[in-house]
Amino acid sequence: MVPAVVLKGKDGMHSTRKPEGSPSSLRVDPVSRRDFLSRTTMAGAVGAAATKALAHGDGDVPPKPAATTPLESLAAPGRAGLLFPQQNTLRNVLDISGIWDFQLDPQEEGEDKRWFQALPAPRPIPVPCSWNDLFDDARDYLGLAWYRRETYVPPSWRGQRIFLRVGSANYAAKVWVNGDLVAEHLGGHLPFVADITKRVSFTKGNVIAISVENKQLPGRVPPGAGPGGGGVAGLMAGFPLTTYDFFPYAGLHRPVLLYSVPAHPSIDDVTVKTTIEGRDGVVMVRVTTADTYAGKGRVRLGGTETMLTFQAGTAEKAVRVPSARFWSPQDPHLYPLTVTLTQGSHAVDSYSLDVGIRTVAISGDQLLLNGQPVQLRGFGKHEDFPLSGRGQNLPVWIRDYELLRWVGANSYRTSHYPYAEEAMQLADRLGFLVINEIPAVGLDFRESDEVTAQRQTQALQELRELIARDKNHPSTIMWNVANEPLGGLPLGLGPRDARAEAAGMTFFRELYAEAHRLDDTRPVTLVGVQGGVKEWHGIFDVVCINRYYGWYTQPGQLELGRQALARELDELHQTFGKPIIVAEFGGDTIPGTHNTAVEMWTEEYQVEFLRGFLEIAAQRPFMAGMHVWAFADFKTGQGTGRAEGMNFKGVFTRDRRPKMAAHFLRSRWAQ
Ligand code: BDP
Repeated sequence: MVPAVVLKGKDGMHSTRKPEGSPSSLRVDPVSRRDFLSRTTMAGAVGAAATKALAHGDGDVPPKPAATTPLESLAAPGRAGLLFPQQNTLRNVLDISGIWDFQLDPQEEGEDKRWFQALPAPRPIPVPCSWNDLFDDARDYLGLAWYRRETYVPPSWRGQRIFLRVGSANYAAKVWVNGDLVAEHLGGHLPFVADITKRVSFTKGNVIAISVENKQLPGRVPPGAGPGGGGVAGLMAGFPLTTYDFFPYAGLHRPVLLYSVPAHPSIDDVTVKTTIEGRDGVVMVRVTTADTYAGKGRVRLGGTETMLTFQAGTAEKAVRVPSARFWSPQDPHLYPLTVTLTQGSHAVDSYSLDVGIRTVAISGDQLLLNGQPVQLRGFGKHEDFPLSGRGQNLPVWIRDYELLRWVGANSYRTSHYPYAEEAMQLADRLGFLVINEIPAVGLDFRESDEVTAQRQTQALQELRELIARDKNHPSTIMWNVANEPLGGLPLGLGPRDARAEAAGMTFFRELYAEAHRLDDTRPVTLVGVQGGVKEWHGIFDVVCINRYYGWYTQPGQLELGRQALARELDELHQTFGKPIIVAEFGGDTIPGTHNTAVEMWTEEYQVEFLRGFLEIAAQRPFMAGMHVWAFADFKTGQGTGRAEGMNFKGVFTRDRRPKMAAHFLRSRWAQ
């Protein structure tokens, strides 16, 4: 169903239109209850469909998923949603992270030599972790590598459906269980699941083997540096060569889990949408089962319980919460929700999640949370830490949330890829507003049509998987489909390229439409590069821009930089009449470097740079947010522009000590 489209122009007038190639152009108001209940397409149907489709592809880019409707694919045997596995009285989880065997495979001989059964010369490696910081010979290694371990599957799981779930394998992975190939997946940062019910033994150890490689290939997302180069960092020709400005960490970056669910019927997916009616919250719940279940169930929200009636594996219910506490950074209240499938008086499956009742909407040039204008204060971040690399690191996450609170931030962006699921759960609980981004960084539309088409297929897959994974998090307030795509040289360094600009326009219209087809409750954005293609912003609900006036341009000349920023913000507002967020601004700052004259690379310069941008924004009521680049210093490749192989734009050091800028931001934000 195509939802009604209501546009509020910059003059506040309403108009209706349907832009070319975009079935759902701009959702400005929260989903209505009727829309939700009549929709037949939900995001949850995609994770396993994409994984399965990949199992048939031997090339780098997966074939387009089969043209089944999501409801058809819901009924497909063996499919599984991307619900975060949980332990309860009916479901089980076994985390098989820990020390695994590991071996590099530069000759790519492992598959022929059946390394999925035994590795000839293994060394120990922790999972989750990147391999790069652990072994000097693996530091810059981006080729094929193997992980292997044995595990018992609890005999008490007999009779249940058993899955293996890889939280993130960067970039391309294949999974074998007891010698059988069970899954293939492209794209780091997002989970994938294989149904291994028929492959496991309950009487002996099971051999799990996962091959991972992180080659920088042009058709991937993020793309490898192609023949024409590409990406901002490509200009600096670092090593390893990437199209993006962060280290290409590789490996099993998040936990590997085994989990079991009841054989039949079982809950495959739960989708929650919330709206506000006066002082009440309305929580719309959609539950799908792994088969065509047509029985009963119930949904409990807080103290209220209501019946569910399933038809063809789907049930929906709207639950009203009188005088609700609405979720916000000031009061991140979560209501516990449990859905249960019942047979007679027995519960046969159940799944719980926490629900934040809140709405996100755009009205003219304002971003609204629960109907009130909101300004984002925060950062672009990275998942990055010494030794663990991009591997999940829960102590760092807890410390980062503590520092975000200390500095007075209310928001961050998952630059430049989806972050750990635990990080999203913590954002819900601690009250942070997240711009959630797919790994589409380094796109360059000057590449061939063929390469662009491959990237589009992959970017769409990543978008579907991300929405399937994170759709229920109140903290996710916006999807971002790309960071700094190029339709010509950045920073206004070259002539415009009409072909590249048109190719990007087609690409982004499709991503925008798909994001809204899957989720009509959140705005969708694109983060643009300085001097990039302005017209692309016209497709999206919010204008997000990265600006380095006073750093990459006007270096050392902060006043000129401020003037350029002010001019451009006013022009963008004039052109689009939409909320504007500066999603990156900052300068590299060597911790401990000072000068009385405000000079680049000193802590004083960072403070004055940030102060200037914040003051310009504060004078403009249409500014919906300011995200400093970056939260903490982070590792990059080696190159002349990156001392010590580091990006030093953090306001905290890599080990999370505050630079002067952190204290400055705190003095402005933490009031
Ligand atoms: C932007 C990118 C970001 C870089 C940053 C920088 O979005 O990934 O790290 O600039 O140059 O181009 O520091």
